[in-house]
Amino acid sequence: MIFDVLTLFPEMIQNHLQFSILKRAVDSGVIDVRTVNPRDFTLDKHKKVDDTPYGGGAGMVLMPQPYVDAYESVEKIENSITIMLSPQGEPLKEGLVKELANYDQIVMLCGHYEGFDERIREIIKPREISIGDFVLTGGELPALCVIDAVSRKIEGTLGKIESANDDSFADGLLEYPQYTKPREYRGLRVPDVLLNGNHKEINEFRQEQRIKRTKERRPDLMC
Ligand code: 21W
Repeated sequence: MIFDVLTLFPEMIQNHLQFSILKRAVDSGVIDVRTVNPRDFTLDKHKKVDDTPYGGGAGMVLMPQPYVDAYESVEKIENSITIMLSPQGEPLKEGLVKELANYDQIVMLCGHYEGFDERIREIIKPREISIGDFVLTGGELPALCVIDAVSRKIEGTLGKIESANDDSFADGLLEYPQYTKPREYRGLRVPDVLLNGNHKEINEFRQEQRIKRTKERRPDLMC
């Protein structure tokens, strides 16, 4: 899977790929994350990427030329999708992550502090994605969320243990409570059922806990 990220802060993207599972995925060639900086495509000597909004108002707006030229410099392969990270996008959910994992290339447009000139949308026609209803300073962290979530769906990214874990989330319920050693800590004991070796009982206990937890914390996830 190739990820091409258009960003004014390429280091924000590359820095996060140096650790843990994503590092392993990059090193093994399962994913390839490239960055393109629209600032490198500016045509004026001040390398200006934004300007004040027509019609007035606070803040700045990202100019179309550097973004469109940067976008057109990205070599698109056959099975490719382009997404724009924006607070107005479709909310990112596990279903959308699975859908994105079917592509061979994901091109992502990040803004920072400010919005995009609408003509960037009109020309590039990206799918627009948000990671939730809160305001961030830019699209870089959301792009990293997409890279992270999509990468762990790709064969060869997760080890056996991690992918087995994934199965229990697949049905849309929250996780069951987990315990490890010691059997008692500050007077708090691990539930007896987990120590009795009866795997049918253990599975029933865990499934009950998952349903209870989901009802309490995320009733919106219960159908
Ligand atoms: C924050 C960009 C606010 C634009 C009138 C019209 C990408 C994000 C972002 C940001 C504005 C995502 C304006 C969840 C997020 C992102 C930065 C508004 C001013 N005034 N998902 N437009 N939350 N955020 N621009 O913030 O780029 S995905």
